[in-house]
Amino acid sequence: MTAKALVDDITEDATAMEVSEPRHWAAGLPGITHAMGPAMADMGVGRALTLLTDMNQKDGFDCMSCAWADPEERKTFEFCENGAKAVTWEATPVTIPTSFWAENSISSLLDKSEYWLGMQGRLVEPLYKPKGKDNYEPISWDDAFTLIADRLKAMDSPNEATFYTSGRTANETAFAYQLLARAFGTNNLPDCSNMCHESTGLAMGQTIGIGKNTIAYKDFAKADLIIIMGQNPGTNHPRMLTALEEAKEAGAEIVAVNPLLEAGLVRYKNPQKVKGIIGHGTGIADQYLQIRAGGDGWLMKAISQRVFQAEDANPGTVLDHAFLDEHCSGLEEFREHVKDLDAEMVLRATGLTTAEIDELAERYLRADKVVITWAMGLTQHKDAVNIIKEVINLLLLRGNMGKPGAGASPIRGHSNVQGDRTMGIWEKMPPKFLDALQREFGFDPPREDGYDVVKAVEAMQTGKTKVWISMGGNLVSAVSDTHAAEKGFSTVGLNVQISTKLNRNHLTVGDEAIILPVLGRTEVDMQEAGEQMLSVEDSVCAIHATRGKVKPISDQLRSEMSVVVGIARALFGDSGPIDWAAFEKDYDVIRDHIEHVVPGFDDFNKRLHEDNGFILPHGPRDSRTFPTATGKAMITVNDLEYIECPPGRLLLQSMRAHDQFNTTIYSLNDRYRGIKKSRRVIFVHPDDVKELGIADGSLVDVHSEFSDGVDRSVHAFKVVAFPTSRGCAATYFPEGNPLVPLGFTAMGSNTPASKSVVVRLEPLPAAGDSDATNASGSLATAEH
Ligand SMILES: Nc1nc2c(c(=O)[nH]1)N[C@H]1C(S)=C(S)[C@@H](COP(=O)(O)OP(=O)(O)OC[C@H]3O[C@@H](n4cnc5c(=O)[nH]c(N)nc54)[C@H](O)[C@@H]3O)O[C@H]1N2
Ligand SMILES: Nc1nc2c(c(=O)[nH]1)N[C@H]1C(S)=C(S)[C@@H](COP(=O)(O)OP(=O)(O)OC[C@H]3O[C@@H](n4cnc5c(=O)[nH]c(N)nc54)[C@H](O)[C@@H]3O)O[C@H]1N2
Ligand SMILES: [Mo]
Repeated sequence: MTAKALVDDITEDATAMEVSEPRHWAAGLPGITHAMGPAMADMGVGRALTLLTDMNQKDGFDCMSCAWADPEERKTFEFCENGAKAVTWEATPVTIPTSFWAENSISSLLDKSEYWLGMQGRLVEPLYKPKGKDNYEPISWDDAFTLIADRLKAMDSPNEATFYTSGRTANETAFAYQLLARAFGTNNLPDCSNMCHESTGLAMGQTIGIGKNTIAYKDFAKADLIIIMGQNPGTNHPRMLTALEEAKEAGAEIVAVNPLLEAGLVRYKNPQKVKGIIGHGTGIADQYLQIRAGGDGWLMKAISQRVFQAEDANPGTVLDHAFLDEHCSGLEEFREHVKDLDAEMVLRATGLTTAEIDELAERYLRADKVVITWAMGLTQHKDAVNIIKEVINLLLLRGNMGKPGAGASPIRGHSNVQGDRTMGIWEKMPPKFLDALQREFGFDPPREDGYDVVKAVEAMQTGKTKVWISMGGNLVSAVSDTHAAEKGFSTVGLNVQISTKLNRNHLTVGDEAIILPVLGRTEVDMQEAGEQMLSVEDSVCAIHATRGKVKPISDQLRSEMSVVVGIARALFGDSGPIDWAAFEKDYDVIRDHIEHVVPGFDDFNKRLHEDNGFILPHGPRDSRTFPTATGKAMITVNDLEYIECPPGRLLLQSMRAHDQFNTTIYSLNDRYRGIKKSRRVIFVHPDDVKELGIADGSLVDVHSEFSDGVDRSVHAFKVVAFPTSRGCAATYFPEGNPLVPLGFTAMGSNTPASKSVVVRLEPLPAAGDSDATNASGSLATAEH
C-alpha cells in the first residue's frame, strides 16, 4: 500500500487554522473513538484488534508512546488514545516504494513538513546517498555495513564518530549499541535524555543518589496529596489519569501547577467506566496554580518556608525529625536560608497570590503522604536543576520519601529512555560501569567523557564529526537552534540513520548518508534461536518483557540488534574478544552479559521468561538508604534565578500538541486546546494580547532575544488568546525550536532551555494586504 494523496494538500498554513473554546476535560468516549477510528481504517479490523488488545499486556508489547507504568492488574484494553496513534503510525501497512527515491530528490523533500514525511509510510529497504548525488538509492545490507565500517576505520580518532540514541530502543539493543561505541573507542553516546530528564537525573543524583522515581505504581493510590508540576498527562501520559482517578477515589487531593490550563488536569472522563462515558467524569485538580513559567523553585521554597514557620509555631510536630536526624544533611543551613526568602520576589517569580501559596502550604502540611510528579515543565528551564532540588528539599522536610504513598516522581518520556541509561547509553557513565564492561568483555573502554547532544551538534559545526549514527530519533528537528543543527549535519561525512519512518534527519546530510530500516516494537522479531523478546524499564523502575505481535511489514527489515551486530562484525571481524554473532542469534546471550555488568539484573533471563519482569532495587525507595557522597539525603541551598522579561516581551515555552509524538506529527489538530488544521500557533493570555496591542487571531512573526546578536525568528504564527499565566506564551515543538540558541541550556545538565525563551511578537499586515499571502509554508520552508 502506498501513501494517500491526501497529505499532498497539507500546507500547514496558519490562516487555515480553526480555533474553538479549549476543553475542560480529557479522554472519555471521544478519546477512544478518535483512537480506534484511524487504527481500524488504516490497517483493517483484525490487525488493529490484535495490536490494541496485546498492548501493555503481560505477554504483549510495551506501548512506545510513553514511559508510564503498568498497573499490576491489567485491563482488556490497557492503552490510551495516544498509544493507539503511536501503534497505528508504526504498524501502518503503507510503505515507501523504491520509485519514491528516484522521483524525489533529497533537496525537494526538504521542502516537505515532518507531517508529510511521516505520512509517506514505513521505510522498508536500506538506502544510500553517494557523495555528489541528491537522491537515495537502494543498497544491500552487507554493502551498507561494509561502507559504514570502512568510513569508521578511515578516521583519525574514534571520537570523530558519534552514536546517538532516541529512547525507544530496548534494553538489550541499547546495551549492544553502547558496547559497539565503547569497543570502537568513544564515549560519544548522546541521547534524547540530554534534552529531556537530564536535569532530573543530575538534581536527584546529587541530592538522593539516584535519578529515578522513588515511588511504585501503587503509591499513587496511597497518597494523601499529589502535586503535578510541569506535566500534561492528558496528552503525554494519558493512562496516568486513571491512576489519578483511583487516587482521588481513595481520598487524595490533587494540585496542578502549570502556566496553562490543561484539560486533563481539570477533569477526566474514564472511557472504561460508565460515569466516564455518560457522566461528568472525575474532577482532577482540587487546586490549580497557573504559575509563571520558571517559577516553580520559588514556589517550592516558599512552601518550605511555611513548613518551618509551622514547626516554629508547634515545635516537634511538623518536621519529620526522626527521618531528618537519621537520613538527611543540610537541614540547618536550609532553615537559615529560607528565613530570609524575599516574599515580593516569590510573588513576582511565581505570578501567584499569597493566598494561593498559603493554600498549597496548608494542603502540604495536612498530608502525611505526598507525591510530587513532574516532567518537561521543570526540566527544560535555565534553572531546572535548582528547581528540582527545591522539590526534593520540600519532600525531605516531612519525610516524604521511602514510605508508602510518598515520594519524588519524575515521569519519563520515551518508553525506554530510562532503561537506555541503565544500559549505559550516556556520554559519562561512571567508572564502576566501565570497569564492569572491561571485566566482562576484556577490552579497555575509553575513560574520557563523550559529547552530550548539545556538544555533539557543536562538534559537527566545527567539522569534527566524520560519522554520525542515530539509533532512532530525529535530532535535527528535536534539538534547539534548528538552522544551526542543519548546518552541523551538512558537515558530517557519513550520516547513518537507523529508523522506522522518514524524517528530516534523513535529509539534512553531508557527503554520504545511509538509512537502515528496522522492525518496530509491534513486529515479530524472528532470529536463529526462534522468536525473540526484548525488555524495557518504565518510569517506576519496573523491567518487563516486550514481544512483537504482528508480521513485519517487509521481510527486508532487520531488528535493531541485527543492525548493531552487522556494523560490529563488519568493523571488528569475528575473531575479537566479543562474540557479536551470538548476540543476534539469541537475545538471552546478551541478557547474560547484562546480568554480569549492570547491578540489579540477577537472574535476568529467568525472571524475564518466567515472571515477565521485576522491579530494580532503589535505595531511597526500598530502605531509605541514600547512595550520595555523604551517605545521606542532601537538603541543599540553591540560589534561584529569575528570568527577566522586559516590557512588551513574553516568556515562551514550547510543548506538545495532542496529535504528535515529539517530532512525529499525527495530525495538525490539538483537540483539547481547541486548535484545528494548523500548528503555527502562539498562545497568549487575553490581557497580554490586549496590552501588546495585537488582535486575537492575527498573524505575527515571533523573534527571540538573546545577547549573541543573532536574530532568530519563526514566521506567520497565529495569536490565540488562551488561559495561560500573565506574561507567558506557548507554542509547539519542533516549530518553536529555531528560536532557541544551541548554547542556551539548563545550568549543569546542558539541556536546551526551550521553556524559558524571551520573545517579542511582530504583527504581520492583516489579511487582504499583499504581504499576508506569505503566511503559509511548512516548518521546512517558512523560517528560511
Ligand atoms: N502523546 C504523546 N505522548 C508523549 C510525547 C508526545 O510527544 N506525545 N512525548 C514523550 C516524551 S519524550 C516526553 S519527555 C513526555 C513529555 O511530557 P510533558 O512534560 O507533559 O510534555 P510537554 O508537552 O512538554 O508539557 C510540558 C507541560 O509543562 C508546562 N510548563 C511549561 N513551563 C512550565 C513551568 O515553568 N512550570 C510548570 N509548572 N509547568 C510548565 C506546560 O504548560 C505543559 O503542560 O511525554 C512523552 N509522551
Ligand atoms: N523545543 C522543544 N524541543 C524539544 C522538546 C520540547 O519540549 N521542546 N522535547 C525534547 C524531548 S523531551 C525529547 S525526548 C526529544 C526527542 O528527540 P528524538 O527522540 O530524537 O525524536 P523523536 O521525534 O522521538 O524521534 C522520532 C523518529 O524515531 C524513529 N523511530 C520511531 N520508532 C522507532 C523504533 O522503534 N526504532 C528506531 N530505530 N527508530 C524509530 C522514526 O524514524 C521517527 O521519525 O526532543 C526534545 N526537543
Ligand atoms: Mo522526552
